[in-house]
Amino acid sequence: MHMLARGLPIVLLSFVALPAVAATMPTPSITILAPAAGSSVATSEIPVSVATKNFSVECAHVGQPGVPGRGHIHAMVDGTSMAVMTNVYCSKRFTISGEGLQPGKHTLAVILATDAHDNASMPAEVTFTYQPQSALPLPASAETGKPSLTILSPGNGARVGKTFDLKVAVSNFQLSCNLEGRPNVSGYGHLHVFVTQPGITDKPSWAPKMPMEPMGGSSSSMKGESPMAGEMKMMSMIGMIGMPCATTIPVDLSQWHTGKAKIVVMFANNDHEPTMGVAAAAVTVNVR
Ligand SMILES: [Cu+2]
Repeated sequence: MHMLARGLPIVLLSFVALPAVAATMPTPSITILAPAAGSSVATSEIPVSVATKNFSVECAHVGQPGVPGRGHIHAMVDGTSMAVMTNVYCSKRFTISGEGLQPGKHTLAVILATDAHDNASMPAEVTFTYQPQSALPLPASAETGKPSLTILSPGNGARVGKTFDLKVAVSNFQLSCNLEGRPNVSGYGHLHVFVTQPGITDKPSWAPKMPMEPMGGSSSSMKGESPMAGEMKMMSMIGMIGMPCATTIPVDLSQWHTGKAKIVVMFANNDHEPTMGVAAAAVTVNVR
């Protein structure tokens, strides 16, 4: 009896809270305009166009804790898990490379994501036929030795402006954005770049309370035992500002504070799991 009496107010609260939130915060949604359902894509790059409602698509705040109604787009080919995510997108039009994609039927799924990479809408999905003039197969394994990653600039403790180039040196590792979300190929992958800053990345993140498919479902493998792999599965990627594939990475911290910021770069496989055996590189900079 006492248990029931204690439990009741909690139940009532959650019933009261949901409609109130819905009234002040219109639910964001995303739909796919291109490729049209059932259409054929004849180009090697797949042009994607989406429409959104109640959501501002931008990346100025990417990596920061999520707030309602703002963020970016996650796209996935042939699934909805992190492993098949092609990248994060900051505009409603973008292209997905067909490299490593077999000609034939495929599904494209898109979902709105908060700045912290949490799902912010229901996913949208279309099936299309990929029929390029000439298909680009997955590259052969490029393992040449132990991969290594270092940050060339800025130096640790350096004073930087709000926008600067992050330069890295990469050896025995081929960076490819085209292969993001494709099956892993040894020796290939991309970079994950994180920024952490007191007063920003330690703030609690908003995440929508709506029923939706979890992104890091059972298909995501358990092989990555690092703490980062665990974080990715829960879609808690606060601090991640991008998944680039170049050794010179423009960083824009215009929406971040002045003062110390820690920049962490790590190798990721095509499925976004951390590349085993390669230490992350980090510098702390002083943002002016
Ligand atoms: Cu990634």
